[in-house]
Amino acid sequence: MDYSNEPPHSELLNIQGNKPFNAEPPASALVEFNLTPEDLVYCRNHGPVREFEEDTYPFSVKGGVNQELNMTVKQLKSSFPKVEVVAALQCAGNRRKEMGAIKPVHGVAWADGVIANCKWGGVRLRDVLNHAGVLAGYSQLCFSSYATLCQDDEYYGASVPLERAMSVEDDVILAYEMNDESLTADHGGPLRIVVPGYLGARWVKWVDTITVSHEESPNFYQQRDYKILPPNVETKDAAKPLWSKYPSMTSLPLNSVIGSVTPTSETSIYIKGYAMPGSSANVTGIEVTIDDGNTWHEAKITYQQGKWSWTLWEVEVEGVRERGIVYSRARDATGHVQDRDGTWNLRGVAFNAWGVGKW
Ligand SMILES: Nc1nc2c(c(=O)[nH]1)N[C@H]1C(S)=C(S)[C@@H](COP(=O)(O)O)O[C@H]1N2
Ligand SMILES: [Mo]
Repeated sequence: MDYSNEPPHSELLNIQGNKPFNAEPPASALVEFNLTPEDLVYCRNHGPVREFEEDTYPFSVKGGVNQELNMTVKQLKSSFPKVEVVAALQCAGNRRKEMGAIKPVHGVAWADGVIANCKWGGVRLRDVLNHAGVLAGYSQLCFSSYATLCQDDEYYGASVPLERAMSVEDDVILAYEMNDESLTADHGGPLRIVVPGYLGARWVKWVDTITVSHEESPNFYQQRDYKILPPNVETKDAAKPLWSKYPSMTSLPLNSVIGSVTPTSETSIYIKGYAMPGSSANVTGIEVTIDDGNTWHEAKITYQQGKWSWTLWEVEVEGVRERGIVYSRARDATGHVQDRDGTWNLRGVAFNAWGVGKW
């Protein structure tokens, strides 16, 4: 694959690999901003990053529709109203490094920075689909980027249930802006899918084709990756016959991460972090403990915006005598509380043990 035409990438990220370019910011930097500035947004690629022009970039909707759409991204932008949504983009492999410390896992050893809370601007996918006219009896929506090559397949693809994209509440958009700026090549410009509440793998970058289908996307990244296999599956060979038997991931679990721990006096520390909801309800509280779960201190939520953002929180703990470990746990509106241990799985996805910090 050709990696010679990559645009310059942010220099604030810790690089996990250059070919493809995979890099994340430290969580300590992330928790300083409600909306993640572009140069702190992680980059997760399965192939080369390329720059394309919106004037010529082709976009089409096909499959189970009344009328196929074929237009450029520029035409798409001027044909439908612009909408904006704040939503957190999170890679399923966030915290994989921690899971790998339990037992080795396959995948990029991400720390806890593959998450970004951004304002996305674009057109509603529902508006575009209504324009094309979705035929009855279809259930899936496949997103493809044929323009860029990937490590494991001929193109990058993903899918979501059709009803997710059609629902009024779910805010699925075709984004051409991030934080009020044109979407850059690194983040899928000129057009990417934004599926609030779903793992990043479904937010297809450089999307050029949408297919209304009866089946999920046949793409490698939908069918043979991004699935939670049972903990007894420990090797690639053991996983092989099982991929097709397990569901593709959609949402990620309730989670909290400690971004920074700063001593504020001889006997006190200040803790900042982020939290993410699971599929059931939004985060309503975060607590921390410095005595292994005996006593919990309620944190203050400092930021949450709409249904799809992350939650930022902070708390000062006093009466600290010696250096140690602080844990965090989130709870949501249904009363669900983050468990102490996350469940190990071969691909190291969806890790959500208590957040951990040291000072
Ligand atoms: N075309 C394409 N889209 C893609 C990917 C990719 O490699 N190619 N990676 C996916 C994954 S796994 C994640 S987590 C997000 C990362 O988006 P970002 O690089 O803007 O942070 O994009 C998703 N969309
Ligand atoms: Mo990802």
